[in-house]
Amino acid sequence: MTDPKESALRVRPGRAATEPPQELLARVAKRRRSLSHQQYVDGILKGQRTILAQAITLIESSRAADRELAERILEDCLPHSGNSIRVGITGVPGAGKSSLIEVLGTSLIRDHGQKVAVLAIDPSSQLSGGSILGDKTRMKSLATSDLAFVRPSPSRGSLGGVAQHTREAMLLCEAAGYQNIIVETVGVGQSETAVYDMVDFFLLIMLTGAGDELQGMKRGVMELAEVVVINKADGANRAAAERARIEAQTALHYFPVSLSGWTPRALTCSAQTGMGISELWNCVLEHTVVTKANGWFGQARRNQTRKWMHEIIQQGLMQQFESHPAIRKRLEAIEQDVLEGRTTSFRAARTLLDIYAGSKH
Ligand SMILES: Nc1nc2c(ncn2[C@@H]2O[C@H](COP(=O)(O)OP(=O)(O)OP(=O)(O)O)[C@@H](O)[C@H]2O)c(=O)[nH]1
Ligand SMILES: [Mg+2]
Repeated sequence: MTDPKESALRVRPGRAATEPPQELLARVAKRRRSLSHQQYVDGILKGQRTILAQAITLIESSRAADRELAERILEDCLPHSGNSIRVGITGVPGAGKSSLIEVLGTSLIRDHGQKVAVLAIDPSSQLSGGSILGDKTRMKSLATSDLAFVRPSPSRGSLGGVAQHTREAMLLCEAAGYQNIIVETVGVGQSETAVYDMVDFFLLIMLTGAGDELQGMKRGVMELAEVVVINKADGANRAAAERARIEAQTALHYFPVSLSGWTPRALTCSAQTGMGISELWNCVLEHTVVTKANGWFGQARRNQTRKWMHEIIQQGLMQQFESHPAIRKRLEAIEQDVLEGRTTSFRAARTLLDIYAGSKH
């Protein structure tokens, strides 16, 4: 069933091809702003996907007016958020993250009648201009299901900014009644830790023979995982996948016992045949039961919110610092002094901080 408002807002291909992007963006922004703060909140709480998508676009906007409106929407949605299971999925490019989410999400919708939101954090999309096509073609049935909401990574901004937008998007999805939030990130940089810090359950997907370094074993990513799953355990790869599972299970034993009361596990699965996917979801549910019973679930979420606050402060301070006229005037020359050895980085940093603090009085 297509939302009539959704199709009204969809950009027609013929038009998009000839229209300059700025004008197109301005036109979309104008339409978007025609909704009041209350209309956004009501639409989200009623679970209207078009409104939810538009509110997330506001969150991602760099315009001050959009930002202010987005914050008011978030505040009103906050009391309705939190009622979900947040799962983070990482793994090397091509590990099968999107395919697994497609199978898992479809089963949650079909067998349990639940709603599923999929958000992506893709640091590489800053270079490639977004992964919309890839995500939507690999999650075909989710992309067309009424009970699913698939949102690719914003293609602009630093990892910190993208992570903040994703956290906020997650809260709006929860307010819109999505009981399952899945955050996909490609495991090639810092984005795994950003995702780990926003979810209840962190899943690392591995492949046989793809190299430990690349798969995050040596970068400590494995240590964060509640479950490590060896995907593509199908056809001729089944035996090798089982061997890799045993190896991963052994490696997991060497990590310190988690305070969550949960013992990490290694599983095999196949997004192609569906093997192991329901066992995987049972693990997620079991983890939720265990950590809710011992208080870890709520405690971890509270700690996350405190950490988010500090991150936002840091980003905000950095922005204020870098855009401050007195700093902009002196920064380049002082950087040059450091580069040419005329001063130390400590003294230079102190000088700039003093300039900033002095100009604030
Ligand atoms: N044989 C087999 N192929 C799979 C399985 N899961 C995924 N694939 C294939 O692996 C390729 C990559 O799958 P994706 O789901 O796009 O992987 P991804 O981890 O989301 O990739 P990126 O988003 O690009 O990082 C596709 O060609 C899939 O069809 C599986 O369980 N078995
Ligand atoms: Mg993917």
